[in-house]
Order: sequence, then C-alpha cells, then structure tokens
Amino acid sequence: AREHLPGCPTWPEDFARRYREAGYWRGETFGQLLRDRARDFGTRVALVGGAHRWTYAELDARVDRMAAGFHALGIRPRDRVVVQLPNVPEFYEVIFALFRMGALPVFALPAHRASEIGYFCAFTEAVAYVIPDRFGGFDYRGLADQVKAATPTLQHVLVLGDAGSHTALASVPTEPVALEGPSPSDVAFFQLSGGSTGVPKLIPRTHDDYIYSLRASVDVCRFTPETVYLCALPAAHNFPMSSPGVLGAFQAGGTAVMALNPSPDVAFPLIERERVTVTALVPPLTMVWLDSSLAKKHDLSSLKVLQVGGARLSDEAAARVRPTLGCGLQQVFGMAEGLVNYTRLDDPETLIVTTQGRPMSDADELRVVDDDDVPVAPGETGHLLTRGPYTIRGYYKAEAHNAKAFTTDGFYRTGDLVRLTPEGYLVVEGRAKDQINRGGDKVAAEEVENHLLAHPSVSDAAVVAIPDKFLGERTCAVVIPRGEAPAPSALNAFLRQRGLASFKIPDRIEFVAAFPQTGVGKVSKKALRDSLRQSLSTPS
Ligand code: J2J
Repeated sequence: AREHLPGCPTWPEDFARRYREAGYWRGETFGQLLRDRARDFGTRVALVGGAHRWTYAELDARVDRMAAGFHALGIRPRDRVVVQLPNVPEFYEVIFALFRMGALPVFALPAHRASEIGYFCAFTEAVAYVIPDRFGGFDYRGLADQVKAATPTLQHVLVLGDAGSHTALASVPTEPVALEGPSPSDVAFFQLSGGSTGVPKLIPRTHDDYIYSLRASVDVCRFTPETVYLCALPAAHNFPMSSPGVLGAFQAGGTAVMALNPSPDVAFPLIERERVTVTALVPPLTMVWLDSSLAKKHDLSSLKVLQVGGARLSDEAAARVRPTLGCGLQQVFGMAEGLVNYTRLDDPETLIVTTQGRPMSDADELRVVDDDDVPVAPGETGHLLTRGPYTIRGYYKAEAHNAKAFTTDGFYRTGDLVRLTPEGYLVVEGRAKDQINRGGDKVAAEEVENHLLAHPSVSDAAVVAIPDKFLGERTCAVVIPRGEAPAPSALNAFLRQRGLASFKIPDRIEFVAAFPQTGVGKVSKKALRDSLRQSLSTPS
C-alpha cells in the first residue's frame, strides 16, 4: 500500500476496514467516475456554462487532454495546485484533470486575495495557480504576479482568458497520454475550513470518502439522470460541490449548470432556459430570491427543490419558500470537514421549516456534550461532536490544532451548539467557535484580529459578531487604540491593502479603552457582544 500524503491524518485501520466492508468506501476515484459516466451517459449533457455545453463524452475527452497538458508542464501526482476560478465549466475541467493525474487542487474562493492565496501557496508548496484573467471587476493576474514573487515553489500561473505574461489555460491541453492515476484511499483535494484560527486550515478529503458522501447525498436528495442542478454559490465551496451539488449531479448522470452570479437576474433566466430542477443557496440569497419581483417574470416551474444551508435559516423565511417560489425546501447543515445533515424531501413541513435536518448516513456518529465532553440530557443544547466515513480525522499539517479540534477517539469538534429533536433532527442553536458566520461566509475572528494588530495605532483588537437582519450576523472589530484612534476607514483600507478578502473586512469598528475580561484574564467576547448588542439597541 502507498503511504498517505505526509501531514494528512487518516482513519485508523479498523475503521477503514469497517467502512470498506460495509460498502461505504468502494474503491472508486474521480477520474474513473467520470470515465464511467462517459461510458453510460456519453451523449447526455453533463455541464453547461457560458457558451459551453459539454456532454459527458466531451467533458471526459477534455479532461484527458487537460491532464496530459498538466503532465507535460511537469505537474506530478500529489503536487498541489491552487485553483481560484469562478463558476465556469472550466472549473470542473481543471479539477477533474488534476484528479485524474493525482495532483491535488486546493479550492480557493474568488473573494480570496494576496493574504489568503499567498498563504495557501506557501503552506501547501503549490507548483501551480489557476485563475481567471478578470472577474467581478478584479484583475487576478496582478495578484498572481505578487504571489508568484513570494512563492519559490510556484512554477506556473495558468490563466483562463487573456494570460498576459502568464500561461493561457487554453494552451495547456495536449494529446492524451497514459497516466497512472491515484488510489481510492489517496487524498483527492484540499477544501478550506471556515476556521476560527489565525490562518485557514486545510481539509484533506480522499476519493473514497468524498465519493461516498456524493452517493449518500444523491440517495437522500433523489438526484437522477433527469436532475438539472444550478451551481449558484461559489463552485469551490463544499456545499454546491458535494451536497449533492455539481459532483452529485455527475454521480447521478444528471446535468450541472454554472451561474456566474447567484442574483435573480442571472439565475432566473438560467432556471427557465435549462429547466433547472434543484439549486442551493445561503440564507441571505434566499431572502433576495423570495423578495425578487423577477420571480413573476420567469418560468421557475421546473424548480422542485431549493436547498438552503451554510448559516441558520430563520423559521419565518423557511415558511415562505414553498408559497413564494412554488418549490420544496430542503435545509442543509453541513461542513467541509465532513458531516452533512439534510431534511428529507418527504418530511412533514414542520420538520423542514424548523430543523436543520439529520445526518445523511447511518454511519455518522453524533455526540451532543457539555463543556466537559459529558453527553447532555436528550433535547438539551450542547456541543456537536461527530465521526464517520466521510468526516476527516485531522487537518493538513496541523498537529497541535488537531489535538484540540478532535477528541482522542477521533470525533471532530464542530464548534456548533445544537439540540436534537425527539425525531432525531438537529436544530442549530448557536456556536462555541470564535467565528462570525456572515450569511454563510465564515470569518475567523483571530485572523482579522492579527491583521488589525499589525497596524501601528492598534494596541489590541477583538472581532465579534453583531446581529444583522439580512446577513444574520455582521462583523464588528472592537479596537483599543494606541494613542489617537485612527479613522475606521483608514483601518479598513489597511486591511484591504494587506490582501484580506473583502468579506473579512469589518462591517463596523468601535474604539474602547479596555476589554471586559473573563476570570482567567482572557478577553470575554461574550461580554463584548452583549455590550455591543446593548449599545446598538439603545438609540444614541
Ligand atoms: C446553521 N449553521 C450552519 C445551517 C452550515 C452543506 C451545507 C453547508 C456547508 C457549510 C457545507 C448551517 N444552519 N444550515 O460544507 O456541504 C455552519 C456551521 C458549520 C459551518 C460549516 C455543506 N450549515 N452551518 O457551510 O465548512 O457552523 O460548510 O459548522 O463553510 O457552517 O461551514 P462550511
């Protein structure tokens, strides 16, 4: 057997054997999965986006040529490649080519900037970085120049569109060559964790475990060859990728449609034209869709299910989905580390509207515990811990953090506070991790605090969530100035200039003389949040 990629914790042998014997892990790889679909569904449309409309046979052939081209560039099995593409069909052409040759994509978001990308490239010792020329008013080639200058391992910048001084992605494909593919138990790619630490953690997912999560998701969500899935959320995110997402559509032999933008003016015409049957959104976008006057102007009757997850959907908004959009709602509570919960399509409406679903697999193990890891009484709120055939046993090269983020018997500490209903469904009641969930975009408090602390006029900083009608939560940076307080706009400009993704820039900055302390001399974020909530609700 091959050695696992160094720095990637894996399942103990007895668990791995059990997961194989029970048929969860079936020894499949993504390269072969696409090959099999091309054989069985060759002439059916796999992927639609922009001017492209690729059948399974076309996608498979393009992936062979792209993989051969990557190989010709010198990219080898297990090499890391940071992929930062918007919702274009080439996203899947590129990542399947990497899967097929056993190179490992690192899934960056289009919103990431020099701070995040520089870190991913350096930490993973990436050999290549794949970008669009421009997207959303931003020129990624300049970012690539900056990152390349700072990353000695980075040999190739591959650009979709006008390459400038870099290499055009379109120039890469060559005649297919025989490539030795990866093993099913090998790591296939790195997802990003929402995180609560100074730098984002990388999540190693294997072919075996992720493909099992697709199979289970497809089963729960009843994806079939008739399914047309609209990818409206950022393609690199775990939700639209795998719950069941685009990969689930491929697993089922269905069609995936890429929307460059999730707004109604882009998504609704696509739903009408492609007869989309299912899509996934975060709660704020759900509100935008529910309130859009465009809903009446387009034929959305093909849409059977709207999945909502990434952050807590209010019961009120949940109840509006069916009457307003004429489709069913499915709540999804998932995480890139593994565990995904779904409400079931034929569940009673009250469960669909008021819970975040139940685990998709019988093999998912859940514990709801108190601060001392002791199980709480049934129905009480506690910390959610989980273990199972598609939940990681550790982050990439993060030994010290892993010791805290996982129990000694391998349960992942989700950082979520949940309660179990009598039916065994989960209700997300809050969060223990030091993170702000900005409408599905996760912001690690410590990461932003560290950037703030780099400013000469900042003596100390604490980033906390403040309630928000639209996003659920927004970020507030509470700052103790050194000397005279800087202008909030100057602090935010400083963060932007350091290359922080814009969704992490504080929505609000407050200056204080001191922080409330907990007993052990740590900043009490809870006290900070409470006092902010007070000052926000009392008109000044
Ligand atoms: C409350 N909080 C939720 C929900 C996620 C499917 C769906 C979502 C993600 C995702 C995903 C929530 N209600 N319905 O990967 O495959 C919060 C929790 C969780 C964290 C994970 C998928 N759905 N959350 O959001 O890795 O705090 O994955 O631990 O980005 O989002 O974030 P992420």
